[in-house]
Amino acid sequence: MDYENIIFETEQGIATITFNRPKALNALNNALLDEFAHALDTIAEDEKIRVLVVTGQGEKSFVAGADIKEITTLNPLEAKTFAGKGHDIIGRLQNLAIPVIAAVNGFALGGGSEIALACDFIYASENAKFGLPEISLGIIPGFGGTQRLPRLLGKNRAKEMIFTGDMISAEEAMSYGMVNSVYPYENLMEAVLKTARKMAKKGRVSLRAAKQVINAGMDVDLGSGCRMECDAFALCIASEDAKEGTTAFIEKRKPEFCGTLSGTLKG
Ligand code: DAK
Repeated sequence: MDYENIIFETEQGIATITFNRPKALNALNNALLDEFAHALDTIAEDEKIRVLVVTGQGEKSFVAGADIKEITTLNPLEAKTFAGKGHDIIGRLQNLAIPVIAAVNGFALGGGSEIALACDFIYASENAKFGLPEISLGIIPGFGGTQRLPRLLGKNRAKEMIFTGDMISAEEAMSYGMVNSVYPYENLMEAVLKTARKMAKKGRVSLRAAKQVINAGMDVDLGSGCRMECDAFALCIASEDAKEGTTAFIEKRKPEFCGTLSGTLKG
């Protein structure tokens, strides 16, 4: 597929998807969502890709939400298709087997915040702004914001943001626990890539298991979550990566994880 609305690059096991409609502040139109879905499928099938970074082109915006000019042209059936596509893509992003970092470099509004929330964690630049302004358009968040934001920030903070539609700064987002770290704009990608490289060296099987168990565990009671952890732990122990990690420790050397699923946790 030729990409026109995103830039999709891979280097040393780290894939980067850059939303690339800077004239529209990287707003999400149908064509961009199709390209994003295609890139996610490519990543899911490529075992050499160990970490994904998503970011926006330019200094101003990560993603300024759904393309308002395009959504006003949708009839109810098309709106349903658009919403289904958005949910499907954001679900796929959240469930990707590898770690995903959102590098939020400016406005993350509406669907932009919702994409960032579906990533494993967020690093932001000092100029970043987060918000769910849908209420000001007479709608509500449509790509999971009403569900993921309260789970992350707590119900009351999320209600305040969703009911007012106000934006919050990167610093505020960090104080709410939405953002892990904040950097000057020019240092953001360097910091993101440093963390990405660190994770890319870990065992693929154990990273995948940890991500699955954390995500699934958040939706169940503690006992059920701990039982999921037990099962995933047992599968990790059977992996080539676990043999390599423990052997390397005993031999006092750095592990070299093969990174393949080797049958363990496959599927
Ligand atoms: N869509 C389309 N174009 C956008 C855009 C957007 N979301 N945001 C900005 N742009 C365009 C502007 O129209 C302008 O284009 P030109 O006029 O130059 O052609 C250009 O980007 C630069 O924007 P501004 O001139 O407005 O720049 P400012 O610095 O003055 O303001 C801003 C920046 C981010 C504060 C402002 O642009 C803004 O408020 N943008 C809109 C933010 C917003 O409300 N986003 C939408 C959130 S709603 C659905 C499921 C999900 C959704 C919808 C439906 N289904 C169930 C069907 C999701 C909805 C959302 O995401």
